[in-house]
Formats: sequence, structure tokens, C-alpha cells
Amino acid sequence: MIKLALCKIQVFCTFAIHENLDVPMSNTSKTTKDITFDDFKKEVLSDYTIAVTSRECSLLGRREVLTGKAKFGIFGDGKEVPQLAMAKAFKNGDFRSGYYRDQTFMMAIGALNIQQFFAGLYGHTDIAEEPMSAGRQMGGHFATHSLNEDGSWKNLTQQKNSSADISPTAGQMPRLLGLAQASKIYREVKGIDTEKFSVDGNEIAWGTIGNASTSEGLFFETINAAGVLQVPMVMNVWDDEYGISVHAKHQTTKENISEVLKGFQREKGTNGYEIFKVKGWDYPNLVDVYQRAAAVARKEHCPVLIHVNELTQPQGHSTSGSHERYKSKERLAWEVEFDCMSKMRQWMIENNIFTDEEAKVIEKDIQKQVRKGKQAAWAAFVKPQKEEQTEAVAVLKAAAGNSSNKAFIEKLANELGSINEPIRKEILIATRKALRYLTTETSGTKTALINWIASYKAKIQPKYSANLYSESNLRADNINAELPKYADNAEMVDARLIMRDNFDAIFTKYPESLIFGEDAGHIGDVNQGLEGMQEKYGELRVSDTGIREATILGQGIGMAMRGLRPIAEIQYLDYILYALQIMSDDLATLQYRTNGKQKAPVIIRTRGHRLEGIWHSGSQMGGLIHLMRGIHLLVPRNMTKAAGFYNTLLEGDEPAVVVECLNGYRLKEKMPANLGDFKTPIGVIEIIKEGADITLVSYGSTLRIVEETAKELAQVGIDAEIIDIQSLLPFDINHDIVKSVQKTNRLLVIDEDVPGGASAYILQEIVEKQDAYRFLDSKPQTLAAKEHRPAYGTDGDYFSKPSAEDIFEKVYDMMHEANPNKFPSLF
Ligand SMILES: Cc1ncc(C[n+]2csc(CCOP(=O)(O)OP(=O)(O)O)c2C)c(N)n1
Ligand SMILES: [Mg+2]
Repeated sequence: MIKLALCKIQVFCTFAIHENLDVPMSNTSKTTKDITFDDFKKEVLSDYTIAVTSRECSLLGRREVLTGKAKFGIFGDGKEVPQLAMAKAFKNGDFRSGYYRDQTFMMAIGALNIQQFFAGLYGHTDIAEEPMSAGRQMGGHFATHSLNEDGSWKNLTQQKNSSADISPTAGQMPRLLGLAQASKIYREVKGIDTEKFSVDGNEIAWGTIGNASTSEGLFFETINAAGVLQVPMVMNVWDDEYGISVHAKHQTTKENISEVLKGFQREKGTNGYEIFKVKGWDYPNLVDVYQRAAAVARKEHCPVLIHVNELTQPQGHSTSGSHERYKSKERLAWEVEFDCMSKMRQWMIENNIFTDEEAKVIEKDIQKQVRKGKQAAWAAFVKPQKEEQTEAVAVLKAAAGNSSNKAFIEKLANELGSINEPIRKEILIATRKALRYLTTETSGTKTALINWIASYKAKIQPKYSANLYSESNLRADNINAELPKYADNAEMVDARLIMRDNFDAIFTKYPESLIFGEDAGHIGDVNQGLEGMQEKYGELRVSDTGIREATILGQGIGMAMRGLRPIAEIQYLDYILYALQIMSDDLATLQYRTNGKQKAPVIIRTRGHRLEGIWHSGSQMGGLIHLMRGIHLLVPRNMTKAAGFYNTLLEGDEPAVVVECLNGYRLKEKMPANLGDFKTPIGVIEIIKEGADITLVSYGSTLRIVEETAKELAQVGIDAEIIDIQSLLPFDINHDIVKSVQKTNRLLVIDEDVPGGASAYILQEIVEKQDAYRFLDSKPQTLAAKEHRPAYGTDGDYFSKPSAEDIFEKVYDMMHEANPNKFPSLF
């Protein structure tokens, strides 16, 4: 008996294949555990139970979609077994950054139960029922909660963590890099309060990605960056040979990702990876590989690639199609034979863990539990809507009361009442439509209906819209302004020195702050705003990165999700487009898609607006505004204002982009005395010059030209009021611009983005949201750049972007129209 036990444990612990691609295994240690056969058996049975539960959820989940109870399903069937192995190696404090196949893993770490799985499928909007996203994400998108109710951090070292998934394939990769890098920072940078975030930097960031998604640039960028940075990242490729219908031969060179990444294998005297390849149905080997992978990543902070191949998709890709359309008979037969679950079951029988009969008993019991969980989830999903339906029907019937349209309203009430399992859309359609029958009537019951609709909307809308921005006390617009203070003999200096000295104050004040980007380290950024900072604060806090904007941003997101305060530098605004997809899909949606349960208050520092040529004069603010709702967008006109924004943001808990003026670093500004403390308020405009005749609204570099032009306008008797927007997102939260328009009755928005870009947004904010149209005596106008990218050279700028003459003539023209006698035509 004892002999048998030892034999099984040996199987369990040593069957791994380390296909380390011609490199000795010196750095990986085999794991041996002192456990009895009974303990071993218990653990394997527990694993099998989780895997079968997960599989049953997939099978029933698909049925829920096909019968119409859920809208879409994408499941983890065929990927169960490696996820058991990953979960075994996953410790408290660790982070996952993965994709939609990982339900088994989430179940295995205790972050997802049966009822929650189905709540996700149905889209239950109560976070207590559907903890992944409160119904905002389709099922299969997973997350854990990093934040308490008030938005403060939980202790992440005492729980198993998963960053919230996104759907764009490989979009989970950039943040994975930052999640891993945080461990390095926590281990190696002294003086940071690590209590809630790290124990000696021992945490691993685990990435999961499908084989086909490794074709994305983001995957390769992340792989390379992690190899350079040497961070504890374990990258798992779930390889089922397909990406929907497209075979590996169209996806991956040599159809083999670990083969093509061979060159990343670390060797004596180099950095690099440990690379493992293991079959996805081979439970004992998987367990062993994962233990070894975790050991090397955790201890040595060496990144690891685990290529898990020979996986299957028993039900095809998703509920949207069937794989019989594109897989051969042979392949389909192979998938049945090599289904990881049946292979595991077979192995368990062969190793006397259970008999076929015992297995059937277990499986049957699980099937029952899954059905029960599913029913409970559906009942919980339907219950609130049923209650709301009852309320709505009662209010409708009362409103029908003595109405001359009684019959129509009652019909709406009866139709609504007859719906067995109503959704909220149906409730609002009926009640809102009823109002159309009551337009000419007044009654208490009509008022009650109106009030019910309003309060219902107020109650329900937040379920779909809350938490786009932080709703905690630390939200950015809650941080009070503090003016710069100046000594009597304050010097006028090159503005970049204000930036530099303010960063110096920041790094001292916030040990958890750090900055990184192209040329940000050794030379102190291309404009010397970080001069000397690396010598003072070290290479980990002030660092150079490779040229890889998306993963610079990802570093920022991941580190911010683990409590650090990263400042990710994108060298020029023009190149932010490389990071924009991740900003838009990941960062901007993070608080929203977790309903406030995760945050990443990363600061994105960049520089832009007019300088030279097509790619160093960009001001694509309209594009940014529309793609990054959920992130603040700040456009300071000078370095003091910019520095003040950094100081504000570091007190808050929200992500933001700060666009410094590329042409402002050598201009002179007065050096403030309260560096690190003065704060530019967010969402607040500033009146730069008061005036009576026209309100000129602008921001950033163009504002300086507006200021100059205002002097020329004064010479011809036009008294312009100039407003610096300062913050495009959020926009003028106090509605101060309309007060200016109320006084001047004229509005011109001057902007160096394309026509209809940021200027259209600004106009909508002022004219529509602030109701400024009521005070206008002239047509509100915009003056923008040309539609094309800005041409090179001084003349290129003059003919591409709004010039002083353009502004003068536009304003003069508006004044001429209003008073031709006083302002005779220029032309
Ligand atoms: C950027 C992007 N392009 C396309 C899609 C549509 N899509 C969803 S899953 C998928 C295939 C992914 O295959 P693979 O990475 O191998 O993962 P698997 O589903 O096979 O586990 C595609 C093309 C997407 N979600 N994101
Ligand atoms: Mg695949």
C-alpha cells in the first residue's frame, strides 16, 4: 500500500516534460511534496470535481443561449485541465491577466461559483450576484475585487487577484507586463508602503492567451519587454490550433509559438525566458510544469512561457457558430479522443483514484448541482424585474383610470403584465408609451406615472452607467486647487526646470511614484524635464524603456492596479496612437467594466501640439476625447499648470493624460516655491483676460497666439475675453464659460485640431450643455486647423494651423457683422 502511494505521488510530481529547447534545466527545480496517497487522491478528486463542474457549466451555458435565456456564450470547455494546474501554483497576491476561456481557473481559485457563472451569462446587474462586472460584460470575462465600497484598496496580498478581462484579443497583454513589474518594484525599491500590495515582490502575474491571439503585435511586444525587464510573468498559451475557424497555419510561423520563441530562452550570461511546452490533457505533467514555472518566476523574477498544446474546443468557439463547418472529421474525432477531461478521467482510473462507477456517481451529482445553481441564478435574475413589472403595471392601471385613452393604456398594462419574465426595456417601453396617451390630460395618477418613470430611470440607469469615472472621495474633481506660491525674488527660468524640480518634489513626496518612457531615464527626457532624476532616484523609478508605446501604457496600467503611482511617458502626442487602443479598451473602461471594483490611476505624460511637421505637431484631441471617456484629458498651457496637474492627480485616484506644450519648455516661467504642492484643479477653466465683446475659448499652445492676437484686437477696439479650457475631460464642470458668453454674447472656439474635431466637442459642451445659445447675438463659430496633418516648417505651420491673422480676421469679421459701422469690412 505504501509502495503504491509513493508511486502515485511520484507520478504526480515528476512526469513533467521540460522541452526547454536545447537548454539545460539547471534553473528549474523539480517539486516533491511530502503527502500521503490519501491526501494526493483527495486533491486530485477535488480538482476533477472543479473541472467537471466547469464543463457542466459550459454545456448548460450553451443551452441557455440556444434557448434564448442568455444572449451570447463563450466557454472554457476543453481548457479545464491546465487551468487546474495553474490554479495550484497561483498564490495569494498573484494576479491573472487573461481571457474568456478561464472559467475553470476562476472556479479553482474560489473566485467564481456556479450561480455566479450563470448570473454572468444572464447579465445580472447586481454586483453581489454577478461579481465579475455586474452584468456589463458578456459572460466569460472575469475579475476579482481590488477595491472596497469606498474605492479604497483591499489588501491584495491576502486574496487571489484577477485583473478584469477585455474582449480585444491580446489586449490583456500590456497590463500583464505592469502587473508583473510591480513585483519587481516592490522587491527592489525601498521605502514604499507595501502592506496591501506585496510581500517582498513574491507575486507572479499570470497571463493567458489563445494560440491565435499570439499573432497580435501586443503579444510580441509584451514578450520582448518582459524579457528585457526580467519580471515575474508566466505567460500561458492555450493552444487548440484554431482561432475561431482559422487554423494555426495561417496564424503562427511553424504553427508553433514556443518553437518560434526559442531565441528567448535564457542562457548562461543572458536574460530571457524559461520556456516550457506541455500537453494540455496531461494532468500530472501539467501540475509539475506549473510548480516549476512558478518557482523560477517567483524566486528569480524570470519570465516564463508555458506553451500548452493539444487542447480542444468540445463545443466549438462560441455560441455564434459550429466548428463542424471548418474542422475535418479527423480533427473532430481527435478532439473527442484528446478532450482533456476524458484524458484526466482515464488517468485517474488507471491510477486507482476512482473507478468508472465512482466517477459516474461524482459526475451525476455535479450535474445536479450545476442545474440547481443555474436555476437559482435565473430566479435571482428575474426576481427584481418581476417586482418592477408589478409596480409598473399598477401605476399604469391607475393612470388608465379615468383617462379618455383608458383602453389604450390598459392594453399596455395588460401586455406588460402578461410577460412571464420581463426585462427592463419592456417595462420602460410600456410606461413611456403610456404617457403619449395622456398629453392633454392632468391627473394625480398621470403625475404618479411620470414620477414613477423618473425614479425608475434614476434607480436603473446607474446599473448601466455608473463608475465610468471614480465615484470615491478621491475623484479628480474633488481635489482642491492650490495656487503656486512665489518668493519675492522668484526667478524667471526655463519652464522645463519647473517641471524637473516639481518631479523631484513628487518623487520625494510619493515613494510609490515612478516614471518611465523612451529617453525618460538616462538623459532625463527629450526636453530635460527629468534631468538628473535617475541619478537621484535610481533606474527603477526613473527609467528608459524600449520604443513600445502600448506596453509603456500597459506597464502603467498594471502597476497602478497594484497600488503604485506610475507616470507612463509617451514621448510625443503623435505616437500616443500606438497606445490609444489600450487606453480606450482597457484603461478607460476599467472602473466601468468592474462597476468600480478595480482602478488604475496611471498618469500618462506626453507632449504635443504645434511644433514641426506631420508627426511632431499633432493635436488629435478630438480623436482622444472620443476614444478615452473614462480617462481625464488635461491640456495645460504652460509647465506650471502642467506640474500642478501632476500634483493634483497624485492626490486623486483616477487615470489622466497630461499634454504638455512641446514648444513651451524653453519659455520663461516664474519658479514656484511650493513645488510638489500647488495644484491645478481638474475640470475648471481659467479666464486669462477679461473682455466685453467676444468670448475666445482655447487651450494649450494655440492659447498663446490667442493672447497675442487679443492685444492686436484691442488696438482696433475689440475687447476679447480669453478663456483657457485647461481640461477637456472633464469639461468646465462649473459651467463658467456660459457666464462669459452671457456677458459678451459672442463665442469663438479656437483649436488646432482638425475642423469638427475637438472644437465640435467644445461647442457642444458650451452651446448645448451649458445652454449658451440663449445668450448669443452672433452665430457661434470655430476656427480650427486644416483637415490635413500639419506641414513642416514655419510656413507649414502658418498654412496648417490657426495663425494670429486667422484669429484676428475671424474675430473682426464677427464684430463687423454685428456692427459694420464701427468695424468696416477688412476685405
Ligand atoms: C482584436 C480582436 N480581433 C478579433 C476578435 C474576434 N475574436 C474573438 S476570439 C477570436 C479567436 C481567438 O482565438 P485564440 O486566441 O486561439 O483563442 P481561442 O478562442 O481559440 O481559445 C477572434 C478572432 C477579437 N475579439 N479581438
Ligand atoms: Mg485557439
